[in-house]
Amino acid sequence: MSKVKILNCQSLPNIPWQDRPANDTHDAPVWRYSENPIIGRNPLPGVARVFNSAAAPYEGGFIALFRGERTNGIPMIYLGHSADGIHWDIDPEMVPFTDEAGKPLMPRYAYDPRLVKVEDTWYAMWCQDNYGASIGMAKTTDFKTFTRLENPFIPFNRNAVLFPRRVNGRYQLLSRPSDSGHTPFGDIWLSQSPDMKFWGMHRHVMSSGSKWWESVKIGSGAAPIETSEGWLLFYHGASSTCSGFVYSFGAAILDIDEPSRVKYRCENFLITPEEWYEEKGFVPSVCFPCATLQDPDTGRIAIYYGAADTYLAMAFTEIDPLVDYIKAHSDVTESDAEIGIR
Ligand code: BMA
Repeated sequence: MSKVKILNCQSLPNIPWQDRPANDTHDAPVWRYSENPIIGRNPLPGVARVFNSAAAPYEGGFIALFRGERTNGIPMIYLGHSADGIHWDIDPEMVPFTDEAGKPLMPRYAYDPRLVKVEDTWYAMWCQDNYGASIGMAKTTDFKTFTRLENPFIPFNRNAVLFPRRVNGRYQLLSRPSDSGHTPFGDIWLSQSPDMKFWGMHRHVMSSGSKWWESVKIGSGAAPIETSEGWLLFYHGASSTCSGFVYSFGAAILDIDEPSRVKYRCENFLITPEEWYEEKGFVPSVCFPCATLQDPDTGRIAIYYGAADTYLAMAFTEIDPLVDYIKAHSDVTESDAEIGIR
């Protein structure tokens, strides 16, 4: 039994898993799946690459929303099923989004999906065109019908992730307001809603810039995991180099009742590009997490991350050593620790 408890989460005895290799010399207690990548190039007719994608437990197996980069260069969202969370059957058709009346309402493009169950409904979030890049959302209860919700934000915004439950009676959504293109800045913000339609009470959560690996911009990765220490958030951070941005990922722990306050923030990355599938691809040197699976009984966590905008990969960690590592290397700035209103 782990010391740190994973809360409000179903047991997942079939979580995809591999033990940490005995000869692993990495500093952080996070290790890659030895058979990465789990999805290679050209996985479907008309889809050249699958990467930054979200998976979740579903009906005894697993379900996923994939970012499928089509052969016309446009990213769209595809649905997949898996018995083990590693080997996936991907539907050849794009996810058929509709409006409330059931009429087709497809985004012009859709990328970096996240998938979160809140109460009895599954919510998908992604980045899409809303007269500029911003967030799209849809809900489903059966993974057959996907009903679009009002777009929560005006442009420009990316990397929206819902919390798996309401906090203080309100739904909570992390996002990363920015500008057009590959922005030279970006902090994580929290927005709140009574109904998943109107979003407000915006709070600054944390800034980029405090450490070199995340000095340019940061963005939420997977849905926050509720633990006895607070909300565990995996997030990506970009640094700027002579040959472009490098995307690594790290973790922070947010206050359980005031999630705009950062309690601990790991100053070290957990994973930075070093394997061939992370360093070499459509966009080299990108590790971009969008989902986790977790088992409260064992404290195991499996992380799905996009690699080099080309492949889907997995990594593993355990809650106790991970939280110990985050705390041992925590560096929280004044703007992280405050509630986020000025
Ligand atoms: C970000 C997003 C991600 C992508 C990353 C690296 O801005 O567009 O989808 O993985 O850049 O290209």
